Amino acid sequence: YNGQPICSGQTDVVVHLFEWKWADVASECSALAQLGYCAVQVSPPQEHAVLPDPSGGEPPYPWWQRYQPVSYALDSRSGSHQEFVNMVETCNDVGVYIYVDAVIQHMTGGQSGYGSSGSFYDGATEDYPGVPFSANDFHKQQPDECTTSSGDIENYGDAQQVRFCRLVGLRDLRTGADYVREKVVGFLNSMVDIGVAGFRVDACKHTLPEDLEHFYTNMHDLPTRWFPAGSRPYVFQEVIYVGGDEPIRPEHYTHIGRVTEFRYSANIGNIFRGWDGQQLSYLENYGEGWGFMDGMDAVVFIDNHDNQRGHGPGGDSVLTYKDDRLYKMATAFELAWPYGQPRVMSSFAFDNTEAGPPSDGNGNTYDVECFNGEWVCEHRWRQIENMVGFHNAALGTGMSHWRTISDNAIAFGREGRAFIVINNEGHEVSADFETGMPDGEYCDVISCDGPTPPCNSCGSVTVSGGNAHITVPNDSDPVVAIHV
Ligand code: ARE
Repeated sequence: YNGQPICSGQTDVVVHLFEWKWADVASECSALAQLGYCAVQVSPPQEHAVLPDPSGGEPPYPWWQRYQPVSYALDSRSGSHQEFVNMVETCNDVGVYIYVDAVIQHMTGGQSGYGSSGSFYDGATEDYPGVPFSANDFHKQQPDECTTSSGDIENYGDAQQVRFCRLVGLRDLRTGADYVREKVVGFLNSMVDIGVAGFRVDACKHTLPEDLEHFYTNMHDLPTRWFPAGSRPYVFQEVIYVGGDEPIRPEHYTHIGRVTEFRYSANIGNIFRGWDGQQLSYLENYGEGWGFMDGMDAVVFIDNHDNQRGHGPGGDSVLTYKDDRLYKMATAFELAWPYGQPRVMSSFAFDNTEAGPPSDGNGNTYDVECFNGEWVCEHRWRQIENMVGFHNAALGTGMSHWRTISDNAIAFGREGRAFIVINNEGHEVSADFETGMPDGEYCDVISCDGPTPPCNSCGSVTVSGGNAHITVPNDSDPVVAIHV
């Protein structure tokens, strides 16, 4: 089983540094360690298509060119093999681990060209000499494989199509075949041996669980330079399900690793926006009570790199950095609430949903500079980074002291470790709360730099006899959060 998160110390929060270069991730890791992040999800590191002029009127070098593998050379828009190794070692040394976004179910679309490491490829003839893969390594339009006339997935209600036809034209690897399996396992192990501790596995719905299980069970143990002998690489799998009667479900994958819980992301936007008859008080049983998978199987998030820009499901209700007030409130809930392993998104700003990260005219990604208007760095917003400390202080405890103040104002605690009030009413909320917290003074980590007094010109809460009077104004951050 590969579903046990690998973290050092009392934390399990993942941050997705979407499209960051390896050198920038490496420099960020000491700050991430201080803030209490467990791991970084990095963008796909393998050689990928380079699309200066994608068909369909899209901007040059779209972000999604990285989801079109050309070979398994670790040489991508984020940096070279050596830069990748430096990042993994630097981050492992400070106890922040690297989870790689592994694209292993397909190669490129039907075009031909040269990849980010200079390898030639031809999608039309399914020729990838950089691996090498050739036509025989891909599913075909034949009775026991893909049966659609286009060769693409046309109906998500037909499991056979979803597994054996092409996802939006992407050349579909024969993951049941020995040779393909050997190459994929070799790719994964090349990263495990460097010190990569985990994987977000892309597009798992499109691969049979037994093929994935083969990959996972054939991965090496993590290197003893950083990890206890016998540690298994961590795996969480992208299987999109938001309801309806698709035959392939997250539950078909939870015996081999964790799974992304898209219902969490899809519903939380409606709850905080008050759409679809939703309100904050309904969060009281958010998780299994809503029909989501077991929290021990789930990875949760407010938005991801797809649904923040209209790819994948979710639509307009998905909260992103663009709705900053609601986004900070929803993220505070995510990090305070004991369900699933939380992931925090860290975005680059975009207007065009297909545009790649900030870069020069040749598609060379710029260095990250947080808050410069291009690199959003949600994970460094005070209200979000401080909630990582809240999450870690409460890790391992259950929810306690729930209070519905009114339809859209709620409070809950974490068994004496932490307490939070969230006010989405549009007016000030002020009340006495039973918090369960040890008596003393606490700084509100939403408005203060940290939890420990003196709380200089920011919010403080005094707990006496376990009780506290807390006022949450209707301002830009209508949340008060305290923790031991
Ligand atoms: C691009 C172009 C396409 C072109 C293709 C091949 O946009 O027009 O046909 O290249 O030339 C990303 C982008 C795609 C992009 C692709 C490759 O989102 O637009 O295609 O990279 O460059 C399904 C899958 C799910 C997948 C989503 C997007 O099940 O796995 O679609 N998500 C992952 C990643 C994506 C990535 C890929 C997979 C491919 O997170 O970033 O694509 O590696 C229902 C179903 C879902 C389905 C969804 C699709 O909700 O339940 O299963 O998700 O519809 O809308």
